[in-house]
Amino acid sequence: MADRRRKPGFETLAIHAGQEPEAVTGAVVVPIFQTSTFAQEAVGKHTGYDYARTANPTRTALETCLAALEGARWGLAFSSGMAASDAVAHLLSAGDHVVMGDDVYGGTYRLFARVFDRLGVALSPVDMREPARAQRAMRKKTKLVWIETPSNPLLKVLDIAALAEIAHKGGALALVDNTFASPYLQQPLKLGADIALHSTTKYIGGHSDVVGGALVGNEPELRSRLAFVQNAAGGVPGPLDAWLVLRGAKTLALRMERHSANAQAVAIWLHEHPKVLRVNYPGLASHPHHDLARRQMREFGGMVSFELRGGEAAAKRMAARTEIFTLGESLGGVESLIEVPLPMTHASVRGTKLAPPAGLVRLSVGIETVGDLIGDLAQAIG
Ligand code: P1T
Repeated sequence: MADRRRKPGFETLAIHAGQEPEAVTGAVVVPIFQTSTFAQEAVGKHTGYDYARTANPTRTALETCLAALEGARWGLAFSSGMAASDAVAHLLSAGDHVVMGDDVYGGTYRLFARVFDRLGVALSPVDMREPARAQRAMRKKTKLVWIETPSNPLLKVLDIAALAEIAHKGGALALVDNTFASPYLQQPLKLGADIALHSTTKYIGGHSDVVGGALVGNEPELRSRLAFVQNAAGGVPGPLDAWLVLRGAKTLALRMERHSANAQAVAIWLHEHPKVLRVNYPGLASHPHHDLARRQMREFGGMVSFELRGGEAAAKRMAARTEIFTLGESLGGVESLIEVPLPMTHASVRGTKLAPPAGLVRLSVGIETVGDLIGDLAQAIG
């Protein structure tokens, strides 16, 4: 007999949290509640659902599941990772200040440097691999410390516990963009962060068929401020998109195991290749923060970046020659992708201090047969 006192494991939560069989029909899979509004018995007397921007049962199931996966009390789903980031930025006011890692998704930097900057929110990008640098960047008006780890595209690993402590001592919120790791590999709230952010477009969705985002946390007051913005600004996912992310989440653990194993093999192969100058992968003993990654992550994930001899031209040539790795933006799907960050995902930081090396190639290592992946890279590297 099942031990009812046992706390359910990650895989069980991924399949069942928020996903009881549906009350009316017994449908095992959460239905796609494709409706914009809900009937009320009398004015204000309703099931808890009144209008689908505010809440929708398919989205509620997803939000409950995502919270469970991070070991958190609440989750909020958004229409994209950027919509989730935007909701957090809306907690700030003119005069406030943000400390952010100096290697983040280009769109995240763009949101703060080009949208919220105009509204009076100041930004300091810093290399937070040395937490003391983040400490020095803190100001009286610092309200948010933005920690992306592992970072996009250089796979920098940041010390979540140390940075969260610095944020809290300075009276700021600590947010971790947990997109690259996924909650299976890393649980920032348990290390002291206030908010974990996901582009659910990536590993949680896992099949490159949906764009979405999420925030999870524990503090009820923070939830109500963010839920207010979610409803007031309206960056919510539709029910089909929420359903696709929820379906993807069911297999997250299995996929992350294979992504990590494949990426480790690819990183080792690249590390030994004479045409490769440098490989960025937290699972390599040569990674400067390999020990920290071992402490705060379960495995090292599916993202690898590397610099080729021959710079940008060599990078572009290789990216155009792969046959199994598809040349494209995004990451985290079952299929392998290759891209050159500077002209693609990080074009918005070109010309800034945050620009990645021109010759950097980024791989999202999928769950195909690993020998096929290495064979493809071998023929493309030329
Ligand atoms: O694309 P969207 O769902 O809005 O998520 C934005 C985002 C946020 N955080 C991280 C770490 C990300 O990598 C992204 C999106 N990144 C890509 C599209 C990319 O190819 O890097």
